[in-house]
Amino acid sequence: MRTLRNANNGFTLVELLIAMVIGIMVLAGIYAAFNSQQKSHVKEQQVVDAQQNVRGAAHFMAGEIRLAGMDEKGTAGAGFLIAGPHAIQFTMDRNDDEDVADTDENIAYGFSAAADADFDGRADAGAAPIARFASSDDEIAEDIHAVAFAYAFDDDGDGELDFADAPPLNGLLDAGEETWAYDLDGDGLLDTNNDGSGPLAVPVSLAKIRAVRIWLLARTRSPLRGYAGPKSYSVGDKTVHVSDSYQYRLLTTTVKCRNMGL
Ligand SMILES: [Ca+2]
Ligand SMILES: [Ca+2]
Ligand SMILES: [Ca+2]
Ligand SMILES: [Ca+2]
Repeated sequence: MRTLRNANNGFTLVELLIAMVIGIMVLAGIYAAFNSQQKSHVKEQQVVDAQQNVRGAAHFMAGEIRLAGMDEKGTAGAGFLIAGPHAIQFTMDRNDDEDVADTDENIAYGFSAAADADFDGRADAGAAPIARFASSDDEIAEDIHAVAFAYAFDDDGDGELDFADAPPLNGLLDAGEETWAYDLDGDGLLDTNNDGSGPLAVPVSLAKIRAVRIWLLARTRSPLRGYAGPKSYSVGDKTVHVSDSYQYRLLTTTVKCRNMGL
């Protein structure tokens, strides 16, 4: 076999070229592996961030909603002011001075009017912060796509959440399934079933609310390659369809209002 080495044992030009090409291929391979690992790390980090973002917000909201109606002396008239499908407002007498006019005694959660101008509970620009409106207005979570609330109540005063007020077709009570509803027209009476079955048989005062359910649908900060395709999420009584490259995380949590009499 013909040797590639020349007389003085140096490298031929061909050998050098081959070595360079191999070197470049190895480097390109290392770079590609690093780059793909880096990209998947960024993707994973974004999904983790979205998850933590929505968990933190839900935890914070739940903590405060649990205190809705706090009114030790029973003279401040604390309770729910708004029990809408996409917004909630309530008061509490934190400092027991018989009013609900002090710092952070009147609290609302939801999108700002600018973020959800059509009030359908979905951020008009695809994502927006969820805000806490109180003595100061703060954003408690970013990149929220949709928000919903529903409310369970004890209208008959038996100390238990009320069950479905319209028996199903088989005549059996829907045992174990409490009614979730919201106040659609903002008149201070719950009026609409959250299960899509339409109006409540009898509107219920917001003072009878005993529990609140929260839905938060968050998405990643930016679109992620490889996550395309249509997906659906149940957010309150709506099905939210998305078809883009964002990754979404839905969080649902139920809060018992410990100051509302159950
Ligand atoms: Ca007060
Ligand atoms: Ca909207
Ligand atoms: Ca009841
Ligand atoms: Ca109403």
